[in-house]
Amino acid sequence: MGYEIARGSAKFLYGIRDLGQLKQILKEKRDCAALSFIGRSNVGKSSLINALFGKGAARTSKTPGRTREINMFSFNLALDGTVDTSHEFYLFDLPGYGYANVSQQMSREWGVLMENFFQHSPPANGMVLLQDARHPMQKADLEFYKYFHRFSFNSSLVLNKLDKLKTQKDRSKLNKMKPAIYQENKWVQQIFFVSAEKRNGIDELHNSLVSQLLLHHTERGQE
Ligand SMILES: Nc1nc2c(ncn2[C@@H]2O[C@H](COP(=O)(O)OP(=O)(O)O)[C@@H](O)[C@H]2O)c(=O)[nH]1
Ligand SMILES: [Mg+2]
Repeated sequence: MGYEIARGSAKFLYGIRDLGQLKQILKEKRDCAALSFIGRSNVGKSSLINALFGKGAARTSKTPGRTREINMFSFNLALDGTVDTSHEFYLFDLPGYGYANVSQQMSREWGVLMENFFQHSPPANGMVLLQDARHPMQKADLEFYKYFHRFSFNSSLVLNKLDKLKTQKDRSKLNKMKPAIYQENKWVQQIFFVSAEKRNGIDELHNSLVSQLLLHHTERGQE
């Protein structure tokens, strides 16, 4: 069985909107390993977190653009079914980008909060970049990656809502786009196609994320 995310271990710690608080927290967690979920509002960040960490870990929403704060959780891994409480990991549910209805003021606040998050976050923070499998590589995604790229985080790209591709035509449209998706995103570690709702592809993603967390573990153990 090996290591896995201990389901139900995610504990909500803070909803962070204040810059001072953000910097303070990130300073304390500089040497920790973390995972962060980012993507357009409504792409399924909270749903994916729930699929990976257990139902109820994150709030899901029918209204896009609700979460304007960085939601921070702690969680544990389990080894062969036993929760390993000797190491704490952190999870960040980041506020979505590219939601058209936010005011300029709000998008400025988002920018400042994110800039500080990426600048001060632990280097061992695996970024999970989400997109909608029905509409890959939207302008907002590409613009964000152009900005995000410079921070050089270990990143995985996840195309979610695969179950919404109901017809053969929808699926073949995505298949035709795959070469372009791989080409455009050569800088990411790995690309996954999943459905957070139906759990397709979730185990593969889970295993990859756990390996990233463990790698950090072993590296630190050898210091
Ligand atoms: N059909 C389908 N719906 C999904 C999937 N993932 C998320 N959703 C729905 O998309 C909406 C937004 O999800 P949420 O997780 O709140 O998105 P967030 O704003 O990125 O956190 C909700 O109504 C979810 O039920 C999926 O894989 N398949
Ligand atoms: Mg959310």
